[in-house]
Amino acid sequence: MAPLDWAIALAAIALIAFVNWFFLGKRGAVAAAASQPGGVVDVTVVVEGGYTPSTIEVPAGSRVRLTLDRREDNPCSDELVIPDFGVRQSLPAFAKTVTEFTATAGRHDFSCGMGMLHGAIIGK
Ligand SMILES: [Cu+2]
Repeated sequence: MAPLDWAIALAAIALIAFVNWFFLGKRGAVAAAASQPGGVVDVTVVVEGGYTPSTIEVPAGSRVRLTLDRREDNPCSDELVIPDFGVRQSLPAFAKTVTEFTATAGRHDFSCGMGMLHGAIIGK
């Protein structure tokens, strides 16, 4: 390829990388939650075609009050499962559901009841 072709190819790759970062990076955004004096961490996750934010950082060992704001009635997101914390929570459509657990250190994946939508709680 001629030098100009290479320049165009590199510019195209850079643009694709930027678009991916810009649009997909937000969805995977990490929400770091601050612990309240009482030791309870409040986190809200929007459930609509996935989880936003999908990765949530909390202080290890903290009590987490997770509010699931479900804005759809797609049966896929009927249930939220966090195997490490023994959570299997049904989520009514177009409503907020609160579930609580104690977040231990490390990565704890969560998903919908069918294992199609994914997210993770990270205890740090
Ligand atoms: Cu599902």
